[in-house]
Amino acid sequence: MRVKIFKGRTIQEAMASIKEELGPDAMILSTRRVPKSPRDPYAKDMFEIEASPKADPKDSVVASPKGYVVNPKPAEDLAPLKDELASIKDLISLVGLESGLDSLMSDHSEAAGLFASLIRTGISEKKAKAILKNACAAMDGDHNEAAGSMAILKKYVIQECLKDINTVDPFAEGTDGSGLPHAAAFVGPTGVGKTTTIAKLAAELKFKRKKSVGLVSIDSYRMGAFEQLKSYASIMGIMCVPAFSREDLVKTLERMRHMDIVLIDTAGHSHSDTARMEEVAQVLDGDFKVSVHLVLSMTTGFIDMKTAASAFSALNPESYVFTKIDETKRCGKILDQVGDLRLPISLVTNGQRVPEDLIVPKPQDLLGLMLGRDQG
Ligand SMILES: Nc1nc2c(ncn2[C@@H]2O[C@H](COP(=O)(O)OP(=O)(O)OP(=O)(O)O)[C@@H](O)[C@H]2O)c(=O)[nH]1
Ligand SMILES: [Mg+2]
Repeated sequence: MRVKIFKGRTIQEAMASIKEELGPDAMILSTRRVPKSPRDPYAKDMFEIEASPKADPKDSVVASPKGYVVNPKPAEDLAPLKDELASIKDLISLVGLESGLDSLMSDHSEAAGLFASLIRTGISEKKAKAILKNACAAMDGDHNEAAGSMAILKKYVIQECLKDINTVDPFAEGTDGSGLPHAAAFVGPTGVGKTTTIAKLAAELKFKRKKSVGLVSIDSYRMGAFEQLKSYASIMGIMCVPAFSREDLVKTLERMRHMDIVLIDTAGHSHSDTARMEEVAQVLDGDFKVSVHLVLSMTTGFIDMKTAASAFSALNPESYVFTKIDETKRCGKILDQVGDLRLPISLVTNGQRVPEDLIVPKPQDLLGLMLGRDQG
């Protein structure tokens, strides 16, 4: 096997030379940070990567005496190779990224692989860098821990991510003593899954937690919006009424005052439609207390999600509901979002089935969802 050593001031630089000379399928055999030259104490660190051209597939199989081609290695022997391949994928994905990780990696070369893994979960480069920087600092400050391995740094990365993730179950508490039901409105952009989530939640509250639940729709915009909620309510034997003004809503909540919980469905609208935002705010702004929950879909791009959340923050939401996590493998953007507008997460939905596809999450579950996928 022809092995060659490539050097660069950064991993990206060395990888770029490998790609150019040996092609994109080159095999990476080892990587290491080369210590500063003893003769020049001011010299910058270098990275050294050993690589060889793509192996010929014929090399990995042998012919049996009968002429059958057999794989000489049992499957379990391939495990270390798989790990190696994963780290190569990580290194390759760093090439071309304006990662600016150089200074971090000069002290922590093990951060490169984790950076790439974070990026692949959908976390933004900026957030991934901040997480790694803090994780490295925490690891360096912890004198009980022998720093230097990817596994140890991973532990600190997880701790760092968990700092941003808070969960809340808004319906865990009993009534607040006011004698009124807990009224909760779900707001958010169009089509994110507000009505479907309310139907799932109503079932969870009524059948699992044995609460009395009422449903109200204040969506007077979309044709059939009320009928959609009503049909779920009929199946579950739950009271469901429309209320298209503040006065209506006050009267409706009065009618439902014997209930434990009232869930309010609102009309989805664009975050830039400030008039509609005002309307929702006015209907919800009465002499009664309504908790507001912001529903965002994982199919929305990171920037649009951030813009929508910032616009809907005018309605003072108390929690996030993240929907359609089944439609993406890149749930890492939740970390960006919760780091930006800091609210706890109350619910996550993972499919269209009512009532099954609803999760009342714990921080560990969420971290699993965000980081556990697409790691290979
Ligand atoms: N894959 C997937 N689809 C979902 C999920 N939640 C809702 N949906 C689908 O998303 C579509 C829109 O859902 P709705 O509940 O009507 O959305 P909405 O936010 O109430 O929509 P508007 O009232 O028009 O703003 C429907 O086809 C739902 O079945 C989910 O968790 N995963
Ligand atoms: Mg709806």
